Order: sequence, then structure tokens, then C-alpha cells
Amino acid sequence: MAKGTLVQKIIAAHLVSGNPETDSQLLIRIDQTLTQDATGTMAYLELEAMKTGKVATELSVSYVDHNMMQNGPENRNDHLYLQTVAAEKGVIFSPPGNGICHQLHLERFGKPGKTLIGSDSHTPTGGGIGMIAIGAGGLDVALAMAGQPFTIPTPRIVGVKLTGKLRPWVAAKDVILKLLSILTTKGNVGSIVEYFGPGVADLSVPQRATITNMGAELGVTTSVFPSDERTREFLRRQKREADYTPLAADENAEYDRIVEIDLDTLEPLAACPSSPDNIKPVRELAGKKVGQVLVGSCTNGGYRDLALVASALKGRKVHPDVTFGIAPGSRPVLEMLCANGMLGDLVAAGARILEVGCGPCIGQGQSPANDTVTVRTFNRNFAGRSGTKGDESYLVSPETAVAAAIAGEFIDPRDLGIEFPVVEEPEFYTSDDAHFQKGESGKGIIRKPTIGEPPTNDPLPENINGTVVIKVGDKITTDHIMPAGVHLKLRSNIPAYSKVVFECFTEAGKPSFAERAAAVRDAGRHGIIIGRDSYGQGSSREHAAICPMYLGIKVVAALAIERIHRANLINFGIVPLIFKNPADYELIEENDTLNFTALPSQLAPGSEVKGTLVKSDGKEQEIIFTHPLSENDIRLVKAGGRLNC
Ligand code: MIC
Ligand code: SF4
Repeated sequence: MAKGTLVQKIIAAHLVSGNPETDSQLLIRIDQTLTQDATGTMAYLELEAMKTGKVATELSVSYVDHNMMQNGPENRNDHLYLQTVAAEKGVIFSPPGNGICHQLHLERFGKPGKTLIGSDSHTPTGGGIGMIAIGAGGLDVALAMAGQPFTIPTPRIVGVKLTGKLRPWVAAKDVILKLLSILTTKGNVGSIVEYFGPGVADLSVPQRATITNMGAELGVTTSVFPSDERTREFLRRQKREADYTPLAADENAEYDRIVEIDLDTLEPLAACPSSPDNIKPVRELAGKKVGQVLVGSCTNGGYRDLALVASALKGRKVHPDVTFGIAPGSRPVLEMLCANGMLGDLVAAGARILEVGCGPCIGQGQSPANDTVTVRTFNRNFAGRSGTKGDESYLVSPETAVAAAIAGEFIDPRDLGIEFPVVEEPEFYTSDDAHFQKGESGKGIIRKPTIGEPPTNDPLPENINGTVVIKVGDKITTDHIMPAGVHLKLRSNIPAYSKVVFECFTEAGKPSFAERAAAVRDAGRHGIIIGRDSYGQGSSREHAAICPMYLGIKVVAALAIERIHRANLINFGIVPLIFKNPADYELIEENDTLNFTALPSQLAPGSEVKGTLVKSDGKEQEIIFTHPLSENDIRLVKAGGRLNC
């Protein structure tokens, strides 16, 4: 591992086993965990199945922020389960209305130098305060709560050197959009991004957190900033200066790769449909009509972001052709906007005030009209994520968003002709912890009928008589595999949720993936998914493994599989395989037979795996795969997943 870096220091202080010089994987001790409701219900069911007592971490928090619509009883049933299981397990409970897990965790619990894992891919938000904060599947978070160390790939450390200062109307969001244009969403698995250089001091902790949050889109394990006087200032404003520790890389730290970004020369950028790395300067989009503008999410739902938007709108009106919504990232942010009159300015300007939480970021309301451009301060614009098929979703900074809201079209905010509203962070943030609940154990756990059981798998069969149920292309996200939106409320009900696996690929009048996979399973065969590059990008939702497992999928073979999704596949006993020769991907078609003889014995660390492809005309061909499995991973997949071990 690269020497003298901050990442190396924090990892060394938490190393349980593995040698960073020689091993490809390291086991690290986890200080803190977080869960959110959409992944948390399953995580706590899994924790219960482990039959451990109270959590063994320094701090574990269960947030409710995703499933808030309460259309039908499912969401509230989940909340009650989460509230009561938290009390039983010694976990702090953050009820609906308190805020988005990442925003609140940064405000109230993040500590420089600590490790955090969370059952949400944007957990790296904590890197803004100098934590090693990593997104993981719910089962891995449950294991960490039970006191087990967490496995990370020995990181390749990418140093991002920041120089200069951000100019008016250019934002922290533009820094991460710029980095996405350089590193893209592919090919960064196993890396950690570490920021350094003189430009770091120009950025406040909330700005840094915007950058580390959206680092998730790079596919890296996490991103981290040093802890310096700006960190101390943030903690002082949060009335917890005692949590401050200075942390920095050595002067002569060595990185595996260095990327330089000059903040002075950055310009407003936008991620265009439908990938966070499809970056263009906003000035190239100027004049494009905009129908919706939304400000909020865990990327840009903090005080400064909303205060900037409110200040720019004060005394002005939102363009009549635009619907403009704001969703504050936390209750303290909303309270501050209420107290200083900015909420009134937003309402007077024509803003629709949405509930504190994830909301439209995960397709919970506010879907745009057909053929309408939606401009969002969020972090993901995967096709259809907004809830509208064929959506045109652009990701931008609050500065660019408010400019579009005023103009009714894209405009470089520097051309808006209004003075840049400099927003000072408040002397003290509202920091009332009264809404966090530390319940008492022994009162019982509420389990309403929509709360299922975590499904288990059978041990890996000796021979896989495989049928290719689906073949997909590059950059398939977990949103493609397991849609959220209107289906999000089914997270605790695996049989029902499984019906919509790969729903976006179902053609009208043709059987769905679920129906085809079930038919393969019921015929006594094993389902196989074929992916291309960067399969399983995006969220940490382990349902993208659990539901295919439930439908009888035994193998996912691709050119590359992203870190969290790969871990989730292993946890639920699905074998991840990588094409040794990428051209072999072209040979396989849907419904082909792909058999593996004696698969468990073919799996050894570093071994190749031979499969036999049988085409519909009976022609056979050998296909060679590699796999990323360690000895322990092999034990897990052979057993049919972790819950069987
Ligand atoms: C997301 O932004 O995609 C989510 C919804 O927060 C997911 C978690 C989930 O699917 O519940 C994530 O980022 O991990
Ligand atoms: Fe919530 Fe969106 Fe952040 Fe995911 S990315 S945690 S859905 S706000």
C-alpha cells in the first residue's frame, strides 16, 4: 500500500489481520455503524438471526430516511420494527423526520480517525470529517455490529491534489463532477481516494462531505480528507470540539496515482443523462429548457446549500415553467432555515417544501413529466431512477440548480447577472439531540405481518446445470437489478420484491426475468446472469443479490463486478465469476446452457474455473473464468452464504 498516506495511518490503527504489503485483502476493526430503513430492516433481521446480544461497536445508529411515504402500512411497520429492535440491541434510533443518515451522522456522530461502515453506498460522506467510512451490504453491517471485523481490498491510493480556491458560483459539487470526468464510474474498484494539497483548506467540512459522498459514484472503496482547522471549526459549530483530532498524510506521502485539480480554473459542471460520469460544462447546455429543479439529498442537503439557494431566490420568483422542490437533509437544517427566515424566502419564491429525507432522490415522489428535463443536486441519474421511464436527469450544484430555477433553462450561474450570495456557516448549528432515541431493552420487538424472514440459500451444488436467464451490457447498476421507486416499500418482503428483479428489461407481453428464472429453477436447473463491465454499480442494496438468489440464480459472470455488489453476492451464496477472455462474453446468448462440473472443487484462491457453453444446436465450447474469491469467501459460497455458516 502507498506509504505515509492518511488512509494508511487510519487503516494501520484499525488493522486486525492482513499485511498491507503482501495481502490482497485486509481485515479492519469497525468503530461505528449506520443503517437506513430500506436496507436496515433486513440487516437487523440478519443480526437477530446471529443470536448475539447488544451491539459490540462504539456506536451504532439506525436511521429512517428512505421509506417515508407510508402509502399502505409497510413503511410504518418497518419503522416500528427498527425502533424496537434498536432498543433491544443498544442501537440509537433516528426516527422519520430527523434526516438523511449521512447528513445527520456527519453533523452529530462523525469523528476524525474512526472507521464507519453503513448499509448505504454513500456512507463515505464521513470521509469529509476524516473518517474511513465505507458502504456495505446489510449483512456485513450486521456482522460489524456483532463485533466482527470488516474485509476491504488492500487499497490502491489515488491522491487528489487540490490547489487554488473555488470561485463564486463554482461549488464543491463541481470538484467531484470534475473527478468523475477524469476517473469515470468504471475501473476504480479497490481504490481509495485521498485529498491533499493547499486547496483543501479552502473547503469546509460540508463541502468536503459533498465530494466524498459522490465519490461513491467512482466505485472506489471510500474517499477521505485530512482533519484540520476547518474540521475543528465544524465540530466547534456542532458543539463537539472535543471530538476533534488533527490528521494528515506525511509531507512526502507516496500515492499510487496523483490527479491534480486546480479549484481556480474549475467551472460549473453537470452530469448529463444517464450516468454520473457523463460530464459537460453547464455553459454547453445553456438555453436548454428545464421543467423541474430539486435541491436536497445526502450530497447537497446541508445548511449552506439550502441557504445559498434561499439567498439567491430572496425577492425573486421561480420561473413559471419550473416546479421547484427542496428537501432539507436534516431536521437541524430545516430548523435553522425556519429560525432565520430563509424558509419563508423559499416559500415566497415558489418552492415546494418536501419532507426531510431522501424523497425524490430514490424515486419517492416528484417524478418528472415525460420528455422533461429534471435538474437535481443529487448524486445519481441512472435511467428511470426518478420514477419516469426515459427520464432526462442532470446532476448539478445548488448554484447551478438555483440559476436554472430562476431562468427556466440551463444557464451558467455566472451569467445570471446576480451577485453571488456569500453564505456564512452559522456560529453554532442547531444541535438538539433530543430526537435520537436510546430505548430500553426488554420491551419486546414489534413485528407486523409485512416483516418477513431473511431468506437462506442451499449449499452450492456439486454440478451447475446452468441456463442463462439474462445477458446484460456495461454499467448495470443495482437500480437496474432491483428497482426502488414505488417498489421500495417491499424491502422486507422478499417474495414480493423478487417479482421486479430486472423489471426495466421486461418487454411488453413477454415473461419477466422473475418468471423466466422461476421456470428455470422449477425445471431443476440453475439460473445464471451474464453481465459485462462494471456490473452492480451504485447502491449497497443486498436485495440485488438476495432476490436473484431467491429466484434460483447460482452464478453471476461478468467482465468486472463492483465491490459492494460482489460482497453481497458472496454473502448470499451466489458465485461471482469473471471472464478470463473478455471476448467470450460475445459467445453467450440468453437461454444458452452453461454448465460447471464439480464447481465447489474448482474454486480455490486464484484458480481458474472451467464452464461448458452448450448452444441451442448442441455445439459445445469451453469457457474459462477467473474469480475474486478468498479462502473465506469460498467457504461462504460453498455453504450457500453467510447465514448458513
Ligand atoms: C441509493 O442512493 O441508491 C440508496 C437508495 O441510498 C441505496 C441504498 C438502498 O438501495 O436502500 C445506496 O446508495 O446504497
Ligand atoms: Fe438517500 Fe439519495 Fe443519499 Fe441514497 S443517495 S442515501 S437515496 S439521499
